[in-house]
Amino acid sequence: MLYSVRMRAAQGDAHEKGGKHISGAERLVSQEQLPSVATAMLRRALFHSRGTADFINLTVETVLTENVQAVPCLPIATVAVPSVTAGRESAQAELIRAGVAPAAVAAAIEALAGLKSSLRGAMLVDAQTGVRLDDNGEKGIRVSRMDIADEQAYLCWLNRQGHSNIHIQEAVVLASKVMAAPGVVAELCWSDDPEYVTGYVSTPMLYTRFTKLKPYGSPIGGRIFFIKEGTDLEQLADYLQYQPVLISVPAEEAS
Ligand code: WAQ
Ligand code: MG
Ligand code: MG
Ligand code: MG
Repeated sequence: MLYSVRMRAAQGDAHEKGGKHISGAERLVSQEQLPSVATAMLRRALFHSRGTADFINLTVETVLTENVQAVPCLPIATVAVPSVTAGRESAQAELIRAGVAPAAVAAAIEALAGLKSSLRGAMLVDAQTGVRLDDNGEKGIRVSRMDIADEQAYLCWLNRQGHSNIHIQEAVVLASKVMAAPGVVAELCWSDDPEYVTGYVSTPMLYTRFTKLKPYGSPIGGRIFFIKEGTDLEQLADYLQYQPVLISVPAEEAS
């Protein structure tokens, strides 16, 4: 038995009552880990760089181990860029290489860059036309019920590549789950944490970080999942939100 632990925090009021999204997190942990993981989430909601939450929803649900799907971890690449403009150009090129139509890429970057406030989840966008496919508004689709299978092995694997921050730790897990879904061509993401300017493009082959995808200080971030034509959206949304997934690093690299 595992426990799905999910947290969402907002300021002013609950999300569904128009509150500003502050922070969210999702883990899939053992009973032994549950108290410390839940405490860490509460702390994160209370001391976030986006502000102090006054609404926090913490949900704990059991998940049967036999329902958990194993998914491999994506390899990580980093591209150092001198400016946000250069970063977005490189990210655009990577998305086009992955098979997203240039017009769809342009529309998506404009949509993320033009957000007036951050969504709580991701937008699903047609990889050919750039049209938004989900009708979830500011809620978007929140990917959940995923974690790393062996946390120590994962942290060692990241450390050997010079990565140690929580943003990467979580984003690579999320992207690995998302890229394992049939019909997802690529993902574009940058953080809504004002101080975190590195973003990424993920494809089913590679997670590529770009060291500047938004201006320092901006509290606007988001995620776009580019979807292949003809994909069953209901099935995809169901997988992203509800399918329990544990990510594993390659065995030979884990030791
Ligand atoms: N499911 C779907 N969308 C999400 C989720 C989720 N579980 N969590 C966050 N988002 C969306 C939401 O719109 C947020 O506003 C936005 O993504 C950014 O979330 O390699 O920290 O948690 O150095 O602020 C990427 C680079 C960091 C990491 C991403 O995102 C690296 C990050 P944040
Ligand atoms: Mg967050
Ligand atoms: Mg996050
Ligand atoms: Mg954030």
